[in-house]
Amino acid sequence: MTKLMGNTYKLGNSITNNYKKDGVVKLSSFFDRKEINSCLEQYEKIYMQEDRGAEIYRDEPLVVLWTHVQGANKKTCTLKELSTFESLIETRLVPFLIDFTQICYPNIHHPRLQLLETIVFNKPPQISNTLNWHQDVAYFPLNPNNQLAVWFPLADVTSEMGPMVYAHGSHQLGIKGSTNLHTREPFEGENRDLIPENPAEAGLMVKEYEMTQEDLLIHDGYTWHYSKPNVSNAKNRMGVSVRFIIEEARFDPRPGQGAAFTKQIEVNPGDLIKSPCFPIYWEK
Ligand SMILES: O=C(O)CCC(=O)C(=O)O
Repeated sequence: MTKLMGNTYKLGNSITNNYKKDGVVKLSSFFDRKEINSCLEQYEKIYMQEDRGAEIYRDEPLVVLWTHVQGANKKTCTLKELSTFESLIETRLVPFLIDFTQICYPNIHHPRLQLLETIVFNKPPQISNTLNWHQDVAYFPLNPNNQLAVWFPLADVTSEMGPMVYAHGSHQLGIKGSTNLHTREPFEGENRDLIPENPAEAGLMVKEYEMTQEDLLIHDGYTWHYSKPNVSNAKNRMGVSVRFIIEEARFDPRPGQGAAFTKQIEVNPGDLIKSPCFPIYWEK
């Protein structure tokens, strides 16, 4: 297991209580701008490489570089290549999430923080789409399916630049169907209820989160969320999602669910998700 450093951000009751109630919480001034700017610089160098493809790495974690425009190709790099991200995960996020997870999920039998996925979502100005309402767990055939995600921007995000929007309390409403994130079309074979088109009309509090480079969002894998298009004039909106499995999980395929991780590991129904591609940073 990786050697973890401490994190000085204070975990107060209001953070964990709000998270448990809403399924999402924003931590203001979690990061230092300098550390996020180093991530931004490294990301931009890799993202701009013209010959960068979408290689699948089978023995180490990868990062997906996704441009949020319908039809755009995804690129990938290894987490090692984005060493500033790796360091942020190991020294800033995981140490904080160890206590956070234990307080917010007291009933999980064997809590852990296992890296599932890292994605940078880039929304170029004017041409990026809405990424429709979804729930992370719906896309992962895992049993049990307990996850949390952190999201942070590489540059400040205003309301015009494509902020994240959440339906508070939706994490308590169970598993929903998976759909194409651009079109809302359900995946083939999907038979679960879908997230309603307008969760506010269904009585949920819907809130958008403007963010600075210093802020961090944490959301439960069941919480419904979407991101608005970037309608600003000049700037890209880059958001980093890091997803963690928080309880030992097995592969449990079902219709309608893609399994991105089957590209990285050979996995049969009932197998544990166990691979250097998905390192366990901490377990109890
Ligand atoms: O960054 C975005 O626009 C979307 C991120 C997201 O929906 C996710 O991480 O699940």
